[in-house]
Amino acid sequence: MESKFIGCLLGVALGDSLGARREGALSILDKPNNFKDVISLNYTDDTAMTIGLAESLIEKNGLDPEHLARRFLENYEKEPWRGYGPGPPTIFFSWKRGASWQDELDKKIYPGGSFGNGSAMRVAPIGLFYCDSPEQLRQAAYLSSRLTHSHPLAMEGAALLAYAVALALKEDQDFLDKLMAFVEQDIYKLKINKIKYFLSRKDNRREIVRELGHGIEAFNSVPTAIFCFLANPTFEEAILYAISLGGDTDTIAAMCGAIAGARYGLEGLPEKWLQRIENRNYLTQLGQRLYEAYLRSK
Ligand code: AR6
Ligand code: MG
Repeated sequence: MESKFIGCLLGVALGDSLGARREGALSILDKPNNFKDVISLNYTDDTAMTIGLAESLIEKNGLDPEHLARRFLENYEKEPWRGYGPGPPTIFFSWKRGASWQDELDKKIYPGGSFGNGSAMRVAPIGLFYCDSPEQLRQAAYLSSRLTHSHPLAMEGAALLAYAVALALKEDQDFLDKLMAFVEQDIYKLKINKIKYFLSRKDNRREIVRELGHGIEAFNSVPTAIFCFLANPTFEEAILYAISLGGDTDTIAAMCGAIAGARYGLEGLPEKWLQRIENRNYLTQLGQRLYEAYLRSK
């Protein structure tokens, strides 16, 4: 289990950083052994916010939205250049000026709130920490999303990805059926059915992108990340496949990496990538500490 916690967090960072340097990654696809030119793998906001969420869960022994909001702001101020989506930094500045985490400030930016994938891309630590209780997992995922993404489709995307991480962690055999029973919004139900259809047709990339999506919206990327995990037998193949679909490659590969890392554990991650990932030691420690916090919470 500890290896799977670590594998999940490093899996986010690997998917994110490989997806973020898509051109390099595509040349890797063509020439699988040509890694000499890839010197370091730097992650983006997807991993930076996943780190913030893991830190907060560890320090507060569970989800504390006020603490989490503060941590997101602090981490953003240390590294504002990580490539954050347009909405979140505006919200962080409002918190700094005294707004509350409960204000659903994203509704001032987007009508009905943001349905970007920014709350699903960071949610993996909730999938790990709340893996034993789908309902606690759902509530924690919703609440963590609400800070910056209060649109129901973003909240649902975050809960769906967290639950996929939990099921992968447990190597659950009824993966898609359980996701289907868990999810509440029709668009996600529809896309989970499409995942089933495309599992035996993974080479139809164009059709897959058209039907599942590869965009920045939660509903156009969370089901796609789940599909990439299910359609491939190893961590490495899942990530390269996710990147090959194009679109929001860093976030789709990060979310796919979260699920695949939780399933295959640290041992399943290619050493040639791990050697190059930024902050490998810190991410490893964070996985260990999150696992200890999970054990304490039981
Ligand atoms: N109506 C129309 N478009 C919307 C709506 C809406 N209600 N909500 C979101 N969008 P944002 P994020 C679109 O700003 O989710 C980084 O690169 C709109 O185009 O909440 O944190 C990461 O790696 C908006 O600009 O940010 C991820 O790829 C976009 O969704 C990504 O950014 C993002 O919503 C995460 O971004
Ligand atoms: Mg990013």
